[in-house]
Amino acid sequence: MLKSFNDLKNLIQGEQPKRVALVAAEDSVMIAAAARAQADGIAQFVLLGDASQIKEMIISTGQEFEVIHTKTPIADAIALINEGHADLLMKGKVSTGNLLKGVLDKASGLRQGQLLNHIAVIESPAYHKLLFISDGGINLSFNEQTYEHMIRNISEYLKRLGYSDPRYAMLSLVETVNESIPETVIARNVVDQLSAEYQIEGPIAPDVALSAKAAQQKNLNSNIAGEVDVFLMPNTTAANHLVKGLSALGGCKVGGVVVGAKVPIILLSRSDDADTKYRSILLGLV
Ligand code: COD
Repeated sequence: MLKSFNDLKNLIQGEQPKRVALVAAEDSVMIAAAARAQADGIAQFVLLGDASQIKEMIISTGQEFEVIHTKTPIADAIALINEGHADLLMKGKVSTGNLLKGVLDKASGLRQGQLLNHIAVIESPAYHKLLFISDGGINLSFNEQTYEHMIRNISEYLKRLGYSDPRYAMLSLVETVNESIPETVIARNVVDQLSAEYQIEGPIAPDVALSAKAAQQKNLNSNIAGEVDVFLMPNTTAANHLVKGLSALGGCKVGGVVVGAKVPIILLSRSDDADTKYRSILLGLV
């Protein structure tokens, strides 16, 4: 179990630094986060994009970077990975949609399994361990099959972080199945389908998932209450708003990564600060 991003960093520190292909790197905040990861000795960056702009931005970092001048940074970064010259992909000054279209390209992309999903990771002063939230970034609608693929991807990722049996909550408004609240029906179907393999409960509201006391007060029997690791959100907007709310108003540290492709993809919002970008780099390096 990881309590913090610091724990995560300790996992990575000491390993062979991975090579990160940063797509459209002409962004000073992005370069500051990359420089910090390089200075920490946990990653080496290849910066793809407008070389003259990038080189100007590098100067103040005091770090040396490999820079590749290109007008097609998405395709070139993906090619670097496919040829074994880089280990993971990081989004720079390009749109998420365009980057993902490159990643999903059947001929030249980085497809592997059935589905890619985004995991946001939260370190909260009010919770005793990291909380993983999916999917506020990639999939735009979820059905039973989407959840199954997401859970398998998350489980594989968490194994690399040392989790053998994480606890999953299919979040909903209430704990009872109600046909008028579609996510409760989907949650029940997913739990029926996967509970033999995973510690998963739902439909379950976040107050119960986060607190054994709340479960007790509501007279609910739960094995995950107060110990949940993963929130599977009812829809993309809810997931995205929860993460942004926790970051902006809740005093939480956040980061995010995309799993399910051949390599992890560090996917950032262009408005993220350098610390958030750095934490997302840590998540990609695992
Ligand atoms: N995983 C794997 N394959 C996928 C996924 C996925 N998550 N989504 C689509 N595909 C495959 C489909 O199976 C198909 O073969 C091909 O990609 C095209 O699928 P479409 O036509 O349904 O989807 P697109 O190309 O219109 O869009 C797919 C994107 C992933 C690009 C799109 O959903 C997207 O832009 N998502 C990100 C949304 C966003 O901007 N998030 C930022 C929030 S901060």
